[in-house]
Amino acid sequence: MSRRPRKVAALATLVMALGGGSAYAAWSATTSPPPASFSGAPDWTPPAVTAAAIKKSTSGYSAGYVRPGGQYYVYAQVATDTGNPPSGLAGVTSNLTGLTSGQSAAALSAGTYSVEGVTYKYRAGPFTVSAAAGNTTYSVSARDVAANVFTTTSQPVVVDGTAPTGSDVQTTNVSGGTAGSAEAGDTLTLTFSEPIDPNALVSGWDGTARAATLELANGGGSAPDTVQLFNGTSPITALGTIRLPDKGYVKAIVDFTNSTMVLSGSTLTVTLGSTNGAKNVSTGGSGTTQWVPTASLYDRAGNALTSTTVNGSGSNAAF
Ligand SMILES: [Ca+2]
Ligand SMILES: [Ca+2]
Ligand SMILES: [Ca+2]
Repeated sequence: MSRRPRKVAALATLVMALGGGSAYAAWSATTSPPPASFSGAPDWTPPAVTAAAIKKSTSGYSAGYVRPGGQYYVYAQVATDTGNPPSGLAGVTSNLTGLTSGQSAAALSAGTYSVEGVTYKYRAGPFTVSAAAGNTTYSVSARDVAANVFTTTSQPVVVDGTAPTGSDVQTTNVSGGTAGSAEAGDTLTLTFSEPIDPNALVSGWDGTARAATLELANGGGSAPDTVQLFNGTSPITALGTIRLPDKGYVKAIVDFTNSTMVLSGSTLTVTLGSTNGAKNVSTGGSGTTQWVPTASLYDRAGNALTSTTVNGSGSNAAF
């Protein structure tokens, strides 16, 4: 330090004092002899963390929910560093101690990731949830070379330890339609005890309206008619078995193509489209519709559904 040019050292000291110890000077302090004038300018501004997310590491769409003992990644997006001139991004870390003990400064690595349709450029993990069920928080920090640090406010994340179940199944006649007879505009509604991850039904699905085919199958012998939902030509088997109250609704397999389905929170609604099998549609009786969903379904945190037989509330006339 004793050989440091006095003028440079003095200015550097001033810059450090103004910056509260977080300044960056864009000149070389070892320049010798010192230049006649200085063009250096400080970087007072940290790189902003503009978005952050946590998502379970198993397949799924939904962010912000993890389960005890489950694994997850933390994601962040960071704005280009500023300053005059900017010193540049030095690192991105996350304080995850609300979820995982010991992870107070997990280092995020650069990459390209997508969470709920949003692109993130930094990620760390997977980490295992050591926290018990409940609401908790995490934060993400970005630091530049001049040691300016930006830290997000506390971001919410839910540790969900409760498995979902099916809770109701209903068929509803379209306004002005024929009760007990399936036709375009009729709806099938499946309700869960809590929101389900749409990825469990169709890979990559965000739950917004999409095309589907609702198929009614004729029950053999005394068995009731049943419902199967298709994504394109692929049956959505995770939904399980849906038994209508009666065997009289169809006389053969009838496909309602151009149907649509929407998963909004805890409710999956299928609206029947047109069919070219109308000649095989009859009017059946009313009673209890039964639904046996499968454990392939899971909630936003990744808890597998507990499968039990769901008896539809009230009396269903099967559309
Ligand atoms: Ca900066
Ligand atoms: Ca749950
Ligand atoms: Ca109807």
